[in-house]
Amino acid sequence: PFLLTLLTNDVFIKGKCWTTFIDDTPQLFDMVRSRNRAQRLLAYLGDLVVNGSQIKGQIGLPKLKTEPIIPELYSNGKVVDVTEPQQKGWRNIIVEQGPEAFAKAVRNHKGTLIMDTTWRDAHQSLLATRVRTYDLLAIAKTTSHGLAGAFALECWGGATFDVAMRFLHEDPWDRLRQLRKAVPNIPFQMLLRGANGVAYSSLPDNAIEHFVEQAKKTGVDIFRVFDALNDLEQLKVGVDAVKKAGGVVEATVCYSGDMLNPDKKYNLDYYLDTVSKIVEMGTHILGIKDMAGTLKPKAATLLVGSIRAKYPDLPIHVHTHDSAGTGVASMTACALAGADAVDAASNSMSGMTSQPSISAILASLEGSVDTGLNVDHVKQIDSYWAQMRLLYSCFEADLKGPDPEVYEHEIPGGQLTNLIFQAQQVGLGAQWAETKKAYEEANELLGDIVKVTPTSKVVGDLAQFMVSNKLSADDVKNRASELDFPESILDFFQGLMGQPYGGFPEPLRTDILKGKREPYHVRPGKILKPLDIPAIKTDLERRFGHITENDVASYIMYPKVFEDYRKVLDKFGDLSLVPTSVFLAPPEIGKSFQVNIAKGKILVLKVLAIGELSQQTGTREVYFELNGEMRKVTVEDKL
Ligand code: 3PY
Ligand code: ZN
Repeated sequence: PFLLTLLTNDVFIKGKCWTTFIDDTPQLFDMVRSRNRAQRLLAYLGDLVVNGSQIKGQIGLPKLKTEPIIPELYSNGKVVDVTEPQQKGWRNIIVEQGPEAFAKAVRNHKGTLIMDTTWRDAHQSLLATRVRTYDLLAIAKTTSHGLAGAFALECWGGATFDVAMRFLHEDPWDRLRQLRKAVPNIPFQMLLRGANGVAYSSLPDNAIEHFVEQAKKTGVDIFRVFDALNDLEQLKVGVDAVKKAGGVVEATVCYSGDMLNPDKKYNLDYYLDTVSKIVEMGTHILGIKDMAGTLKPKAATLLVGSIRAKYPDLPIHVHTHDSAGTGVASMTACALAGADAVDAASNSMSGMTSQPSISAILASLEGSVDTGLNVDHVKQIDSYWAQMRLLYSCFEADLKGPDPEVYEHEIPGGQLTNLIFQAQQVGLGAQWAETKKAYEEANELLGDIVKVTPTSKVVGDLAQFMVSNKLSADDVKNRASELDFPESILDFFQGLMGQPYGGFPEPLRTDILKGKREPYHVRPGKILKPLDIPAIKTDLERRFGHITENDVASYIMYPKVFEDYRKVLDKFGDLSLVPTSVFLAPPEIGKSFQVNIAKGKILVLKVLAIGELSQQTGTREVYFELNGEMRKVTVEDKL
């Protein structure tokens, strides 16, 4: 308040002597700022000491209690100097010659490149998307050297966007900006859910354009754009936005079911037809997204082989999940059939619901297909991720092995971990089997749709709704007009996620929407009013003070999440510099630890004591030693 009064004081603003005073004594303001920062950090730590970690989904404490060790990379027996990032890599072509030249170079490369998904999908699929910027940044420069030959690092988008703000209290744009600085040479890829952006249903077209423009400016190179129903009109919204922003377009077809099974809805003709429309739309690279991991090796060979034969110049990039344990075999099959890039994750972050392991794919392709990666560096970097797996152990779904039932239930990797985790929380083993079965039934009820965010959430929500209300598929059909369905199901049937292949099931759609919502018969973007983005910015500035164009994009995607994030920022300050071992675990009384609160500003901290609970206020005092000085914070006891 003192500072605010001072800064808004007329005399202060106009008065020459005051201006001189500021110029002469900037350290005074630095001191105030860093005192505020430290006080807010103490508020967070005090809360942690009194109430335990409040990070949603955390069970227990990290298994790794110390700071992870950053591994050294060795080349020809010598340690590689990683003080500065590596400058050479595939990104040079994007920056110097543009997206077309990049696509051409990738296609002309003899072999199959690897995209490392560790920074996005792997932790989304294994650790509830909880890996923090702090830990990505710590290995970033080493990665720029060790994986310099990679096609890309998938590091942004998908669920990482909202989880960063919602649960980790950090800014996803800051993550992107900082990683970009540390890795100038390897392309960054993000996952964009077409007309849904990184949200769960469609936004006005200009919101997607604005978001993509920001993402490109802040550091994304390659945009994997998909639509969760393979609705090409919805897909085109994302594709056009990326083209306009000057990014590399990876328009994607989502693979669902088993195309070799004649009883299934999506067959080879369906995929080839969809791909031909994507090619017509115009894309630099074709993505094939096997989000559940149901693309078996023989189907992979046929699918990639057929596309390769029809489009010899089209770069193909395949994504899978290892849920059934066939990921390495399938990606090997894709590489041998002519795929230009396949997805894999660092070994300790691979397998099961995540991507298959990089080292396993390299071994599988050894002697037949060149990947451009250094086998030793992959292993050396993985020793970091082995430690990370322990650091984030409190978010593990604790899977023990592959799930071949994925061929029946077709649950995407990330969602599978989530649903298992939820079933474990309720402590009902039997409930998991029931949920899987209900998921299959829900999918049939919805018309056997392509299932990936957000449509996979619709199927999951309907499955859980059926289990918790003890409804059979017939009950849902017969009582559709009277049941109180979750919002996501209404969104889907209204058409807010686009149009499913083969149309909506009737009379179910009409029954569910009756008296609640009007169905859309065209894509939502044709109906949704364009946003007045400058007006949104002005309004946010009025409410929060300084607002960037990135903030506006965050708010448009997730208004409530952004508002809550800003409240936490106000209360606890920027927590992104707090080491994860401190962020997730209450500090022990009497034990010193350090937090590097800003460049060159190290705080040495120690919890000295926790006071008695005040019956009147429901609070406790927590006493700290901060750089040798005693400090105190008052914390609400929530337990
Ligand atoms: C996402 O949309 O977040 C996904 O990972 C889909 O596979
Ligand atoms: Zn995935």
